[in-house]
Amino acid sequence: MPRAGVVPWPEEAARTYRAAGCWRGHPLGTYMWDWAERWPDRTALVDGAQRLTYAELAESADVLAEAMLGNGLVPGDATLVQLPNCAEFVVVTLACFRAGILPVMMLPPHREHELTSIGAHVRAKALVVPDSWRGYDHQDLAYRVAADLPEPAQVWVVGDDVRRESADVRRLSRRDGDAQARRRRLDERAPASSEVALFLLSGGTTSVPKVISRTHDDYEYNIRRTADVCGLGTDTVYLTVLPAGHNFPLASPGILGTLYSGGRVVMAPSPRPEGVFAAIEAEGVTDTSAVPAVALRWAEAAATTPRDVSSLRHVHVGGSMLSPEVAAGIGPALGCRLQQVYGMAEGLICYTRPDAPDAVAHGTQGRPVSPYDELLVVDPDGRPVRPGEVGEMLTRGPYTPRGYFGVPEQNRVSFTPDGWFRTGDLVRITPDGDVVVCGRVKDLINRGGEKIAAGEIETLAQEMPEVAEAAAVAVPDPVVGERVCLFVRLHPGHDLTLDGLREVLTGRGLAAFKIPERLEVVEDFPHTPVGKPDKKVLRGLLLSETPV
Ligand code: AMP
Ligand code: DBH
Repeated sequence: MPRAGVVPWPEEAARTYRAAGCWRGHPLGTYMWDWAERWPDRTALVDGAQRLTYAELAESADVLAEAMLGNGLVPGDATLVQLPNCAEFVVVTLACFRAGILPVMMLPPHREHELTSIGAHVRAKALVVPDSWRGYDHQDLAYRVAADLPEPAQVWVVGDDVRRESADVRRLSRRDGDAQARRRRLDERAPASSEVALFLLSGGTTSVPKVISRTHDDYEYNIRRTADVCGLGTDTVYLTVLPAGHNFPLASPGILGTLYSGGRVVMAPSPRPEGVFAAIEAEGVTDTSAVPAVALRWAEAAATTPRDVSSLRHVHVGGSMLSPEVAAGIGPALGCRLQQVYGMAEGLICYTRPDAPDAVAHGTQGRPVSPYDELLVVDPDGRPVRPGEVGEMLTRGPYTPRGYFGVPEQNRVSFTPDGWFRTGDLVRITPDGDVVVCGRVKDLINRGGEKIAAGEIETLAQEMPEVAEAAAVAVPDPVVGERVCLFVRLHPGHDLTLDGLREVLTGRGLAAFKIPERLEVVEDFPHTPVGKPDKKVLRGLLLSETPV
């Protein structure tokens, strides 16, 4: 029985993907023991002074998996995982895969608004959080969220300051006892590979991020193909810099692709160049991934760093637009090859290959990682454009689900009746088959790779008593790509300042990266013929003003 709310692939497509060897029929948790058998004593994971071998990682995940199941969670339960880049993130993720518990990959800046609405949507039965992170008390946040969820939810905590009523992840993943017996017990109750393994979040135009269910079969293929295309192997040392719960560093190929290949994963707590360069030198990092804004900071800082970063072989850059000129400078600055990636939590991943000529590596976002990925570029009426013309990218394939989780009305908009996902991205395809991303038709603001749904901010702003109408648009920004500008029309006799707006939205529990950084109060709010805010006009207002 497929899980309610999950849109399965049609049986014929599923048969094709199985027959072609895309879907192998094993749950993700079992791979961890294959790795541990092949490379038991190799270092799998490094987090500061903490180092885990493959055998230790598999054992720790098994101990935690049994602890979760012993604490009343059952296979199929969803748990919100909100952890910074730390060793426990990997242990918790693998433990969930083992136990058939579904991690929902939240990001550290998420607050009540995101955690509560997504937690309710997936019927979360637990939250996994740090005690605190960057001065913010996540344990307390977790209890506030748990109190607001429709069903009782456990709080699991990573840290030194774990409350008595919380479950202590570090203590409950400490290795002891008979590992082989435990492994057999968990093997016996392993989830089916066709079931959902995890939930990812996407940016989106609805009021909260959309939830994407990924099966064991489809995600394993995602990991395997991207690791293969990027040439990962036992000599790979991968540095995790972007938030680990994001599809890009998690599995494209990232953390899981590196473990799949017998390499070593190093967790970096922040993308700041000093720490990143120090980690590259200390661990001999060969591969890492970044959004363009982060890669550019590194490229600038590399010129003066005293660190030796010569071990670096590839940097994977994607997530938001990157111009060919800027792309061309990244590899030389860092002394490595640039691989561009155009990917999405919804599935499809395109990569420039490590040996691609410069024109392709700099000027395109690569080609699909699987021969079973289908691409279709269409005009606004849904008709295929002529080869090489710009249009919206539609896609289907063995790791691109056929619907978002639990939103049938949204799925009628985001997917065609024959199962193509409408990416909302404007692309063209070169004669050689490489994809060039040209922009997007979706209404998202992309702040340094974090996708912010305009509608989410607008809905909250519109609830303010001063606000009559609100529209969030992107202000182009040289550092993070885009920042949020909120246009508002106020009710007569009211005022609003940027500080006042920011205070209210912060108080509502909106993540800091989504809070508008500019406010424009307008009297004549422009509308389209059907009466929607006309964002084209608003964006035009921002562009037409004279730069200061
Ligand atoms: P998400 O749905 O949140 O996983 O974000 C995926 C979206 O990020 C894509 O649909 C694109 O809009 C954007 N994106 C990802 N990679 C690139 C890239 N290399 N260039 C431009 N936009 C990108
Ligand atoms: O932006 C993304 O979501 C993204 C970018 C690169 C992604 O999901 C991926 C690679 O897998």
